[in-house]
Amino acid sequence: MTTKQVRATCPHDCPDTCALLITVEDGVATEVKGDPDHPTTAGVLCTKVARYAERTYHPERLLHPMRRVGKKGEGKFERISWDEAIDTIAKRLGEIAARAPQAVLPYSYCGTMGLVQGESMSARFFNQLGASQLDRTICAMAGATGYRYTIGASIGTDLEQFQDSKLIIIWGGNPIASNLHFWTRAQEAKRRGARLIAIDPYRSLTAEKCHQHIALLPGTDAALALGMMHVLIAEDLVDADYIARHTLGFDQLKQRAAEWPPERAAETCGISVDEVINLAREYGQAAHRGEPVAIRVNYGVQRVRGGGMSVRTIACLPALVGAWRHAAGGIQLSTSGSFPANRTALQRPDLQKQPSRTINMTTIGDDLLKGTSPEFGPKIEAVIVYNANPLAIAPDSDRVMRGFLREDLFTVVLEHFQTDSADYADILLPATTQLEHVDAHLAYGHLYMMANNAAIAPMGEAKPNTEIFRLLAARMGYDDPCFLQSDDELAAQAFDKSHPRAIHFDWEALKQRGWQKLNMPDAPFADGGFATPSGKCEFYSASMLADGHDPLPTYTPPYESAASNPELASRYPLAMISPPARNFLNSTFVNVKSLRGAEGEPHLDIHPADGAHRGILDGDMVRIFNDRGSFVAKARVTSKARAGLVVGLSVWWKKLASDGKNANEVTGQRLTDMGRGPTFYDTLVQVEKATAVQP
Ligand SMILES: Nc1nc2c(c(=O)[nH]1)N[C@H]1C(S)=C(S)[C@@H](COP(=O)(O)OP(=O)(O)OC[C@H]3O[C@@H](n4cnc5c(=O)[nH]c(N)nc54)[C@H](O)[C@@H]3O)O[C@H]1N2
Ligand SMILES: Nc1nc2c(c(=O)[nH]1)N[C@H]1C(S)=C(S)[C@@H](COP(=O)(O)OP(=O)(O)OC[C@H]3O[C@@H](n4cnc5c(=O)[nH]c(N)nc54)[C@H](O)[C@@H]3O)O[C@H]1N2
Ligand code: SF4
Ligand SMILES: [Mo]
Repeated sequence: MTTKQVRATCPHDCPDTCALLITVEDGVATEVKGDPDHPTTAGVLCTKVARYAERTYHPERLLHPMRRVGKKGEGKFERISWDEAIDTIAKRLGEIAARAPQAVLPYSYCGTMGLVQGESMSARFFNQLGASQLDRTICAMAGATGYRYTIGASIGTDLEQFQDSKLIIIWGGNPIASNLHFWTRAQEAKRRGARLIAIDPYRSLTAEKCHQHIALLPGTDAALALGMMHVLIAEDLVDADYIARHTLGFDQLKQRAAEWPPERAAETCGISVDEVINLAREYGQAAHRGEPVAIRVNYGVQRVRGGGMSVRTIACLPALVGAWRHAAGGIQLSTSGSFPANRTALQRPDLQKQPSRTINMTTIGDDLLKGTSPEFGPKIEAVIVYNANPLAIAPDSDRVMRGFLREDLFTVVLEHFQTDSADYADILLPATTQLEHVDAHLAYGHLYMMANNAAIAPMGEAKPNTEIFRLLAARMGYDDPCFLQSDDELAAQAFDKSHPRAIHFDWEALKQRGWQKLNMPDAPFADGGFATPSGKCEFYSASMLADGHDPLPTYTPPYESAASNPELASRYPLAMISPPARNFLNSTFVNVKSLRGAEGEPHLDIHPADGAHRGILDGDMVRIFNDRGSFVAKARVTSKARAGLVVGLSVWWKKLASDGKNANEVTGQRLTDMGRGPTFYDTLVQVEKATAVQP
C-alpha cells in the first residue's frame, strides 16, 4: 500500500479558509484533517469539512456529462460523451454570440473560493465571447461598500490578535457556526479575561455563550451604533488625539450623533435604554483605560435595506475611541482586501472587444423574465451556472424558478451533484472537487495565501471548471494562447508579486508549504494610513455624497418592518431571518446524509408568545407566507427568537424539503442601499399551522 499526505485548502465560502492535510492510500482519500502547523487552522476543522471525503465519494456524485430528456426542472437526464456535450454547448453559444453575445450570462459564486476554479479560465472565456458580466453581489457587497467608504478597503483586525482583546463585540455573526477559528480566539480572550457581547436578534449558538446578548430588531444596527456614538461623545469617552490625527469629519459626526440620544436608539432597536448606554460605556471606558477593544462585524448586519450604511456606521466606532492603536483592537469585517489578487492576469478583461452590460445575480429572478428592451438589452438566452445553486439560494425563488423554466432558455450547469439548479439544466457537466484539482486561495478571515494540491484523480469523467472552459474555448475557435494555460500556470499568477504584501509569493514554494502569510503590520491603522481618499477614517465621506448617500452615518429603516411599513406588517407581522445552519455551507452539504441528519429537517424558531397567539405548539408543521410565496417547516417554540421574529436556518435544498420549497420563497429581490446586494433578512411574513403538505 502506498500512503501519502497532500497539502490542500478548504475551498468553501467561509472566512476560515483552513489548511488541510489529506491522507491518500492507494489513490483513495481516506482522511481529511486540519493542518496542526497552520496558525489559524491549528489542526481543527468544522464538522462539515471533516466529512469532505464522504462528500467527494458520495454515491450521487455526477460522473458523466448528461443531456436533459425530461421537462425543465424535472431532473431527468441521459448520459452523453464529453465530445457531444462540448459540441452542443459551443454550437448553441456560438449561434447566440453571433447575434447577441450579451444574451449569454455566466452565473457563478463561491461554491469554491479558489482563484483558479473560480473566475479565471471561465472569465477569460466569457470576456472573449462578449457575454454579459455578472455583478457578484449575493453575499458581501453592501457591507464591503459601506466599509470601504469608511476605512478604504476590506482590511481590519488580524484574526491572530483577537485573543488579546479585552472586549469583543460580535455584531451580526454566529462564529460557532460560520467562523469557527475566530470563535476559538474569542474563547481564548474570554479565558484571559475579556468580555464577549453578541448583538443579534436571535439567540444564536454564539449569542448563548457570550457574557451578554443584545437582541435588537433586524436591520436596526445603525441606530444602535448612533446611540453608542451619542453616549461616547456626551461622556467624553472618545480619543481626541486619534480623532484629530486620523479621522475626517468629527464635528459633523458630533452633530449627527446628538440627534441620537439613547432613548431614540433604544426605541428604534426595540431594546432598553440601559442596553444602549451600558454598551457604549463598556466599549468607551475599556478603550479609555488603554485596553484593546475589538468588533467582529459580520454579514448578518447587511442583508437589509440599510445594510451598507449599518456597516459604515459601525466601522466608525473604533476610530472614535482610538481602538486601532492596538493590534488586538479595531474591527474586522473581511480581510480579503489585504490580498493583492492578480485578477487582471487571471481574468484578462482585455479580451473583451467592447464593454458589456452587467446583470446583478441578486435579481436573476426578474432578469430571466425580461424580454429584449432598450434599457435591458437583449433577453437572456443562455445561462452557464458553476460554483452556485441559484434555484436554492437566490431570493424570490418562485420567480427564479419561472425564469429557469423558460423553454427558450439554454442552461448549462457544472456541478458535483444534481442540485435544485441542476434539475433545470439542458446540459449537466460533472465538475471535480477540491480533492481532485489544483487551486490557489486568498481568505476573508485571515492573512495567509493558500495552496491546494490535487490529492486524487478526478472521479468518473469529472473535469475541473478550468478544463471545461478550456475545451469550450478550443471548440469555439478562441486561439489566444491564454486559453492553453494549465491550472498550475494560472495558480502561479494568483497574486501580484509587485505588491509589497506579496513580494514573497512563489507558487512552487507555496505548493510545498501550503500557506504563507502576507507582509502586513500587526496593527494596520495604529498610525492612520487608511485606504480612503483622505487617508483618514472618514466619518464624513465626500465619496458617499457623490454617490448619492448621506455623507454621515445615519439610520435607514428596513423596507419591511412594523415601524417602516405598518400596512404590510398588519398582514405579515413577523420579521423573518434565514441565517446559515451550522451543518450546511449555504446549500452545500445538504445532501450529505450525516450532516443533513444533524440538522434534521427545515425548522422555524418562533417565540412562545407568537406561537401561542397562533395556536402553534412545538413540533407543529407551520406554513410561512407572504405575497411572494410560502414554505413549510417544523416549528420550534423557543425564546431564542425574540418576540416578533421568526428564524429559519438555511439554506435547504428545496427538493429535500417536504414541500419542495425553502426560505427563499418568501425573500424578495429588493436591493440594499449600497452595493446592489440582497435583502434576505428584510422580510415580513405570517405564520400559521400547516394543514396538509402538498409536495
Ligand atoms: N456553517 C456555515 N458556515 C458558513 C456559512 C454557512 O452557510 N454555514 N456561510 C458562509 C457565508 S457564505 C457567509 S456570508 C458567512 C456568513 O457569516 P455571518 O454573517 O457571520 O452569518 P451567521 O453566522 O449566520 O451570522 C449572522 C447572524 O446575524 C444575525 N442577524 C440577522 N439579521 C441581523 C441584523 O439585522 N442585525 C444583527 N446584528 N444581526 C442579525 C443572525 O441571527 C445570525 O446569528 O458564513 C460563512 N460560513
Ligand atoms: N435565505 C437565504 N439565502 C441565502 C443566504 C441566507 O443567509 N439566507 N445566504 C446567501 C449567501 S451569504 C451566499 S454567499 C449565497 C451562496 O450561494 P452559492 O454560492 O450558490 O452557494 P451554494 O448554495 O453552497 O452553492 C455552491 C455550489 O457550487 C458547487 N461547487 C463547489 N465547488 C465547485 C467546483 O469546483 N466546480 C463546480 N462546478 N461547482 C462547485 C457546490 O456543489 C454547490 O452546489 O447564498 C445566499 N442565499
Ligand atoms: S468550512 Fe470553514 S471552518 Fe470548515 S474547514 Fe472550511 S474553512 Fe475551515
Ligand atoms: Mo456569503
